[in-house]
Amino acid sequence: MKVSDIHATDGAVTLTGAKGVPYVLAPANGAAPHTSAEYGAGSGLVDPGFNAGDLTAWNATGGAKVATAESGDNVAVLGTDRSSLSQKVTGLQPGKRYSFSANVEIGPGERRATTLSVDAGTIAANTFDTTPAANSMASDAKNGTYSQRASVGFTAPTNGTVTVALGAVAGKAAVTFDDARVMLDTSTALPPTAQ
Ligand SMILES: [Ca+2]
Repeated sequence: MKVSDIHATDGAVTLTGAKGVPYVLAPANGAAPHTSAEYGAGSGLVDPGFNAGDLTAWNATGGAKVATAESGDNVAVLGTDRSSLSQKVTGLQPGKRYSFSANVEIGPGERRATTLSVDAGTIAANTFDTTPAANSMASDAKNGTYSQRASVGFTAPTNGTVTVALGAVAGKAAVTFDDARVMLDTSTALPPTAQ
């Protein structure tokens, strides 16, 4: 909904808005630059940071839902049943190595077997049951949480399509999932060390 045109007067503009109402500034004679946010565009994943506020982009089982952290950051939280979130990723380069990673937190002081996995024809998986390190990095969005970067490596299959997932066995410990990434592994092996 267009609210008003803004014109500069003596090199200055004045914006008037109602408290608590979000506004978008758009160029003259142009539409707002984006009609939809397309969260995750270019990343190979749809809504990898749960900005949409729902799980439309993900296949959710076992009562997984979106929650908003105190910082305002949307995250996904697995249900207390056996629960998972997965998403198909297409367009990978066959035969290339990739990593699937995410920020994962298991409730502080609690244990619950949690698996980051990739189905690439064969399953690559990384299972852990605790994330004990507090994140105290002031500049990090996960500051004040026990969220840790978890990762699993895999080789893209011939059709370039895999399914990435985070899942956990049934349990009361809250498992929080955010910032999923699929990235090409560009590392190369170190040359052999001279004896
Ligand atoms: Ca997020």
